[in-house]
Amino acid sequence: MARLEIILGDITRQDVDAIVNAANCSLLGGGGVDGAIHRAAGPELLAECRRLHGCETGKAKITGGYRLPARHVIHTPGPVWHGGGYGEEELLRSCYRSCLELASENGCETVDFPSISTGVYRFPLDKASRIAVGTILDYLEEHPEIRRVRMVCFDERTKAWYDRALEELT
Ligand code: AR6
Repeated sequence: MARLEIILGDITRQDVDAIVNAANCSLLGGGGVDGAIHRAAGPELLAECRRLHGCETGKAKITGGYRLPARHVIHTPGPVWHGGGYGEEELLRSCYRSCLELASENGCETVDFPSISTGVYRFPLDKASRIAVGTILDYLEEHPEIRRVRMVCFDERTKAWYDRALEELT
């Protein structure tokens, strides 16, 4: 069984050990998937996030899942795309790696990711999908404690890019 899967869906409805939030550095909520996660988790999530005092781009912090089916939320601010000359690719790689490291440290065996940075932050999907899939596959190879990772894509176009990246890299 492959340990990385690409699915179409709403990440707020997934019953897994941890879902990842494509957050911003304040960790105090926003639009897109971040807004959806905070709405579904309830105000207790924002209260815990306030105590974290933000997060740097490319790093990650973990909280409870509160009213979500997921046990934890791993929050990571992705890079804003400024054309590719500002370390965007390395920062995005670091987001996926940092989230998986936190999952391992916290005993999370099943982890679902949204497509980090490819919405409001405008990271091109062709590049983002290859970075995400490549980084996750590399991590899984070294870390048997993570049983399954899924990319939860919100639309068909996004899913098609991740499917293609997985095909290319396996
Ligand atoms: N489930 C899965 N994916 C979703 C969902 C959902 N419920 N809702 C949206 N997406 P974005 P970013 C997809 O803009 O580019 C926020 O305001 C969406 O279709 O949410 O990293 C934060 O606070 C897209 O494919 O995140 C930051 O300020 C992907 O999630 C900023 O946006 C990411 O889109 C972060 O921007």
